[in-house]
Amino acid sequence: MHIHWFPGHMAKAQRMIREQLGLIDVVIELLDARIPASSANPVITELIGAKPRVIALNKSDLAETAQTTEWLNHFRSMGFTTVTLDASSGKGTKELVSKVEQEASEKIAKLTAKGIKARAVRAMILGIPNVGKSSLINRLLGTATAKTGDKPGVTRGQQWLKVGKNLELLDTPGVLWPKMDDQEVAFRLAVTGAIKDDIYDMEKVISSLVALLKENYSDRLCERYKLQQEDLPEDAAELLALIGAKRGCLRSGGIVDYEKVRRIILTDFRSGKLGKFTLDIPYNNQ
Ligand SMILES: Nc1nc2c(ncn2[C@@H]2O[C@H](COP(=O)(O)OP(=O)(O)OP(=O)(O)O)[C@@H](O)[C@H]2O)c(=O)[nH]1
Ligand SMILES: [Mg+2]
Repeated sequence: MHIHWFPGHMAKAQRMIREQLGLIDVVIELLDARIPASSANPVITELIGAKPRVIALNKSDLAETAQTTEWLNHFRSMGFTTVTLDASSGKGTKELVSKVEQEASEKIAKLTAKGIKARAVRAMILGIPNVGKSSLINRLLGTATAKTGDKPGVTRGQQWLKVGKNLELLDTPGVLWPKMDDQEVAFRLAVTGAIKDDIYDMEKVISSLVALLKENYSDRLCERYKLQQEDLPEDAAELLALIGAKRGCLRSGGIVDYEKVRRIILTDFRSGKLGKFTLDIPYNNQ
């Protein structure tokens, strides 16, 4: 399995981010709470450098709560300002805004000390494709101004938006990185929806997902697809066939429509219908 996705629009977006950083007081880095390590873009981390930053663990409604707390503690122990977020319901947005204002206060105070009139805080929202950057902006605005969608690569240009009097936000297109060496990371990005579905080998990715589910979450598989533990086949393809039969994914002649079954499993996984998942294990802080 080799997954790699860094099209021209991402290279362009990366250049744009580099150019705009000078204008920015605080970076809001959105990580996917299900994969807080795999969703951290190493190139972006390097670009941000020492710029004040708030890390937001978004899609926390889809991640295992205890693991999210561990990740929160992990980032905090490293000295990062970190919040838990659910941009679809808006949970955590108030805390985020207050942390952003706090992070920027030193710079704004310096400007006013120099006699420069106090201005709104400028924040840039960065993160991998589909992590919820535009959704967060809409939450903060209270309107559906920024275009969102349940697929990666929705935002293509930059967009400044004003939230109240004191905050200006720059929405950016999601970017991945040019060299994706770790294919376990690539797998996690693909199953959580950060990589366009026609880029990777769906058959292989879903095979790995089904194996992972069977190994660690067989109870959830059984509950969702009305299966018995003792009937679960060893083989991933057989398991797919079984789920397909239960779900009525059959073509004429009773042949299993594997493509349809794969889609169902992927959609159930991504939407939380198979439960909450944290695929990255928090590092040991000791
Ligand atoms: N469950 C859940 N879904 C979310 C959350 N935040 C965003 N989404 C969904 O994730 C999808 C992607 O959201 P967008 O806001 O378009 O993501 P983006 O980061 O702007 O994506 P690009 O512009 O493609 O880089 C949408 O279907 C949102 O409804 C969240 O906290 N929880
Ligand atoms: Mg967007």
